[in-house]
Amino acid sequence: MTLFEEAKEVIAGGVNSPARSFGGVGGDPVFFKSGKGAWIKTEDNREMIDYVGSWGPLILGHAFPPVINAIKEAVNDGLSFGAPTTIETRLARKVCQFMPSIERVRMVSTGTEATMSAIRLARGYTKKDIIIKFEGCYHGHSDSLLIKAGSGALTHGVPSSPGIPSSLAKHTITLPFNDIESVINTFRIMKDKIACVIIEPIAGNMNMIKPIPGFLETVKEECLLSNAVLIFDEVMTGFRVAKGGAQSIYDIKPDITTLGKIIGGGLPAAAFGGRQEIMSHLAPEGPVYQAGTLSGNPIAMVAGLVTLESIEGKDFYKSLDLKCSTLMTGMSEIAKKFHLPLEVTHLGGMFGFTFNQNGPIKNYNDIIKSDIGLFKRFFHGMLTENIYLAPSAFEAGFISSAHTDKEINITLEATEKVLSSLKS
Ligand code: HOZ
Repeated sequence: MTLFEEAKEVIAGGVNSPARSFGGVGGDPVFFKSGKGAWIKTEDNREMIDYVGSWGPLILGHAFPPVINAIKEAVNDGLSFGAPTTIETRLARKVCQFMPSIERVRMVSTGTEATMSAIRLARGYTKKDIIIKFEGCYHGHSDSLLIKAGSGALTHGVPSSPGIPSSLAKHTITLPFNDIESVINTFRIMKDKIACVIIEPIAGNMNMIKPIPGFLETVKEECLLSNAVLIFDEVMTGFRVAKGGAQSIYDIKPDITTLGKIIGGGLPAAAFGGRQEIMSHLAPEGPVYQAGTLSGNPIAMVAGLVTLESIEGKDFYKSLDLKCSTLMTGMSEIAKKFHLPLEVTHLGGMFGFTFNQNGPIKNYNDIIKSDIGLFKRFFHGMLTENIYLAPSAFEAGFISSAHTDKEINITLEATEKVLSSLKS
């Protein structure tokens, strides 16, 4: 019996999150037992170069010593108190410092909780119900947001999940990403009813799609004109594309930002935060309720704080960006050599690549027309070469500060070998 078969006997679908199941590429998922730096070791002792990084949190690589040591020290003092600890304030201060649009923050445990709570807060604050999201953007699995979603939902062909009452879904409007006109038109029609717009400023759950010039600016302007709250979902991009997230790159201040992944340094921590005027509507200060037994868990806060302290160096993102650039440019050149249509993109420590010959990918409709079959073959070829990429054509890739020229060169050599075999 394989490890996956064994898992399926007791775990629903054999995995605790669908994106891991290899449903998007076929075959059985690989089981891992350890990781160090850029490398992960499988249960059958194969060493692989990891470009998933636990789906984003591990910007410093696996088992980064300062994070591990801080966690070890912290656990000796107890695991959880369900009461305030000073480490929460320290991490909150760091978050506000890195992202000045965040004046007050609330720690939660998962990205789903962060986005779900941000939506409730926006509705409570504006006293309006309608939310706007964008096709292929994924904001966790709460009911209002799992409509035309990306990530595992898209990978498994259920972007709008059964189980969401239509009476609730009717409050969510979904628009095409990067479509300036549809944003303007929707605001013209729905003006007084829109509570908020939630958007991944760089879409990372339908591969990696950057905003076209003017798109985020229009969203911001329309929100301002209609007193709608602008929520940037930076669960993936926060501290990933730049210290200050995508908002610092595009120079747009959202009203609320949601964070996850890197903020927990590999442990379950997430957050939402923004303008004090809005955040003051949250209980206990205000009437909008949100709570959690393990919110602000001290061990997760320690992992997050040491992680954020470790990425503060002046050239940290410059170096990540250079590594991503070398990897993506290299892959693109190899693909060209074999006349294979590979579109690549990257920013900071995040990258995306797509087998596509239909022109630049700007939204969900473009990405689903890309050559998913070729991606699957490439994925499995790379896996055979011990390169672990995200097992879905709709997920972004991640690089860590532990990836060096050595790992990138090995990856490019593997790319050459795999693409040449796909061509022939
Ligand atoms: N939502 C994550 C990817 N965008 C997947 C998380 C997981 O399956 O672990």
